[in-house]
Amino acid sequence: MHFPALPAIAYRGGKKTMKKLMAVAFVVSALCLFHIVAASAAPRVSKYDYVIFGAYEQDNNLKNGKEPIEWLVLDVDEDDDKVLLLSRYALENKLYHNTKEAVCWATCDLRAWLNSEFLNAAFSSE
Ligand SMILES: [Ca+2]
Repeated sequence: MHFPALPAIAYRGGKKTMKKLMAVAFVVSALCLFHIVAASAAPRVSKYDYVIFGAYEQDNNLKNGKEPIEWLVLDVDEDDDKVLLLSRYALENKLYHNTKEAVCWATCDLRAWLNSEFLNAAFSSE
């Protein structure tokens, strides 16, 4: 599982922040391309279904643990055993990139964060 070289669905932050930082602030709705693991054992999903997969802190209450992540199924590719998912709710507020420089999605800080910290926090290897 990884975050593909596609832009995350995003919400642009306030204009003042954008001018100050000269960067785009994103509220991260994680957009993921997941391989369907053990397709024969996995429940079948259809486009526009909601599925629960992984968990991430969403209510700022660490005492009650992470909340399950709800995903909207945007596409199902049964030939390649893949589904394209979009988190139902914004999960974080992160800058697209932390320094003022030309950067593409493949090398931006947001994608690096999604593929490291977020991935490790939201999913286990099980
Ligand atoms: Ca919580």
